[in-house]
Amino acid sequence: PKSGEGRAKAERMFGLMDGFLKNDPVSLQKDILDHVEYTVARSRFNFDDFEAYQALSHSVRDRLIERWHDTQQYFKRKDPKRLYFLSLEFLMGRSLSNSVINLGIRDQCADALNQLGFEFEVVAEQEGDAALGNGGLARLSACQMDSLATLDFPAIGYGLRYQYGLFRQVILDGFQHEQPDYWLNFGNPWEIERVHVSYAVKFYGTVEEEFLNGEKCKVWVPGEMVEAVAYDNPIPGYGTRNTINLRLWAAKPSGQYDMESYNTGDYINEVINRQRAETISTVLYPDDRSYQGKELRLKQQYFFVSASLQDIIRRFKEAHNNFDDFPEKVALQLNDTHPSLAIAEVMRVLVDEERLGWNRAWDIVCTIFSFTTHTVLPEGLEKIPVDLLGSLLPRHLQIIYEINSIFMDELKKRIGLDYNRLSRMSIVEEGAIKNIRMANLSLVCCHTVNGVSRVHSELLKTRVFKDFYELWPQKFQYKTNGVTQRRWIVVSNPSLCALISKWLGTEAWIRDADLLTGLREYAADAILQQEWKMVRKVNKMRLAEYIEAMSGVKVSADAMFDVQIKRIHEYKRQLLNLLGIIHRYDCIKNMEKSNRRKVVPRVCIIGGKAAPGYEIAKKIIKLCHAVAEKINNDSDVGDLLKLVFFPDYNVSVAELVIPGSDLSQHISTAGHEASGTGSMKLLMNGCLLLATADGSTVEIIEEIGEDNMFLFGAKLHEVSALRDKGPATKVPLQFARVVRMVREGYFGFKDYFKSLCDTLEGGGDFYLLGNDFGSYLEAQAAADKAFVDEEKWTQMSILCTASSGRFSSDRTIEEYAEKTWGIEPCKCPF
Ligand code: IMP
Ligand code: B1N
Repeated sequence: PKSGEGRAKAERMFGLMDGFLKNDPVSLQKDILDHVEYTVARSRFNFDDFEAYQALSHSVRDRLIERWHDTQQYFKRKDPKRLYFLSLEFLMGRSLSNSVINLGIRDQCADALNQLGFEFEVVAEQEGDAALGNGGLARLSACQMDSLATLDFPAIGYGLRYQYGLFRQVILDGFQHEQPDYWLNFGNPWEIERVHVSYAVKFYGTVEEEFLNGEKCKVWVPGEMVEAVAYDNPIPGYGTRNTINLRLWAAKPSGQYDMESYNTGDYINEVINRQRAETISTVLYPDDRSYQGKELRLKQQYFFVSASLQDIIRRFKEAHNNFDDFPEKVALQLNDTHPSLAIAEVMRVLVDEERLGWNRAWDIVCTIFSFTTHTVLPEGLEKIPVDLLGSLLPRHLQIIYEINSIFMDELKKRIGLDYNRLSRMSIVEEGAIKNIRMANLSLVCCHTVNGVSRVHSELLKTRVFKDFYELWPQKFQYKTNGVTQRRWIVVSNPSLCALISKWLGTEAWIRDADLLTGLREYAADAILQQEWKMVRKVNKMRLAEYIEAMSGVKVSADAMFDVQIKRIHEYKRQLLNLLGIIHRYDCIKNMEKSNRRKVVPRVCIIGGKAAPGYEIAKKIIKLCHAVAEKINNDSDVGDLLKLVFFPDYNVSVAELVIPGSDLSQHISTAGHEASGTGSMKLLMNGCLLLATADGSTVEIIEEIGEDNMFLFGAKLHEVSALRDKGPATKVPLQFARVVRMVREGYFGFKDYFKSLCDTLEGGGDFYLLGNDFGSYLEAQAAADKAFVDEEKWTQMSILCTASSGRFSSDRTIEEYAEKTWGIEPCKCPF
């Protein structure tokens, strides 16, 4: 029943009938078998691991839906200010283990499966990753959704439901090849298709002027309409009934007919043309940190922004009739500039459709938007060619011009006719190709701009957005990133999780990571150390097995596992790592045989994807394979040094590698990593860091102390001076030697690696590998030395976990809620 009274009655009735699905193993088992039969359509006496995964997932999904319903209804009733988190990327990874842990039914599910002859771990392995994002930024969104749910915040995530997630990386002869990730092939039990939640999104066309009630107004007459259909992904909180929504939009052909082609009788072509609409949400762009001014990307941005805002405004209007209340109910968070068209879209809706008048609309816009930037360099800022924007979204271009013109007038009053500064701050970039600077648009319209670590924020204030900081210092904040300990300890490292809970005497740290500091007092305890070592050893053995299965390389779990897992980028300096490995190899080769006993055995693990068009990054991957080929087959070296490249690094691979790592490298040139979040996951798992003082590492050092890590490299303030000095910078002899080995073909592929070597020599070396090489080797030597002292190492490892509480995304989200969004928890009663 749709009507108010009838519906209330029905709700009461269902409320009485309501018995929630039960969570004991027997009830779960019954549900699983029912799903085997009626959802998967297999015999309950004959199904395999994958079908067991499907059936279990559907049983879990049913439970998620119950909580999700209750939460949505409760939010609706309470009508709190909601946070709308807009992001073009969410890297969720797998959902099964995470869901059963957050629902508190992991052991019951494992029991239920067991009695049916299945093993939970094996069944969970059947799930593919949802990889609707590139890297750190996208995984950050996923961690933040987990925290928002766990902390009971009334939040909704909005994004795009790409049919193809981030490409699969396949290595052939050491070269990266990209394969499409058609992840929906096997169905996705974690989403709920909402055929009735759909909105028309307009593109192209013209802007006409009309008189309505004697008032002149603008009307956008679109040239194309596409339908956005909602897919809801329930996000369960841990230790709470709250289950929030991640709503992703898929493009479908519009139901509205285009009368003209309807009349031409070209039916087949009409259908084919309409089908093209779906391409908008087909594929994720695989580049992070580079913008391209491509029409499809802009279409994606507007598509998800427009659908989300229609949804948000519809929800607001269901309960309110005055837009002046909008800022009390709505906080809109822009995850980088990718959704920043939302600013112009809200203006358009309020002015053209809701007829609020420009000034009233502007006042609202200025109080609802906040913006987080993840960029360090001015070159990384998104720009949209004016021609492109004007053709795709003609009305939005007008609005942006209008915003800019008002802004410029005000700015002139504030700073006078300083034309250089005016042109730097203008939203419109003049030049051969005119561009809209999306960051400037965001800075002008948002009440807050957040950096993702303290140093990042300093860089924003002093370099990237200096002009804006001088104008509006109060807008600038930072929230150091964090990661969720639910996924990164509880899900991925269950034995460490149990050990921590045992020693802390509580599981409360799973919701309050600050409690991890309680481990500090036992860091020197011989029994904890023994247990800690055991847990880590077992994780390493699991990783070693996987390495052998994947690459055929046998590695010993007694060696130090040294990992660098992240997107391949010059600034992240995987090349520095490789040159260090070559140096280590060279040393082993040239040392007296009797001395080899003293070498600390290492297994070096590198994993990560290169953007498909990023030549140098792809060469780094090839070099890694060429070096590995040589080292792993050299009998002089044996177990002393192994190098493995982990193909297709993704969230699930991370969940396997991180718990088994001893040492991890975060070695970007200072001033280039806005934050970095991989380091936090490794830190939580007791992995020691070998790192430069960049991004959030600076704050990690403050928590764990310089003594508990291996720090090296030029500091931020030294980098620009070093760059100015150029070729005069002295590089160590060893550096020249290892580069020469690559250049002269010691690892083969001489011609292919030439351009890679050229980035390092002849006055290039923008990322200062040569400069940092000496201190890098010293830090590596210090790591070797520390590793030999097992007690000391284990103590440091415990201290890392104990000091990682600050880097929980729960802390980040609490800060955002209080300082930026102004939202409060809204906890659904059990
Ligand atoms: P929204 O905030 O209106 O978008 O609601 C979120 C989702 O919850 C929608 O898909 C609604 O269908 C659903 N929803 C809201 N209220 C109720 C309810 O009372 N019962 C069942 N579903 C609801
Ligand atoms: O965002 C992460 C940070 O930890 C990293 O330091 C930062 O590099 C990363 C365009 C990006 N910055 N910019 C992007 C991603 C996709 C895209 O299309 C840019 N990702 C980052 C979380 O704060």
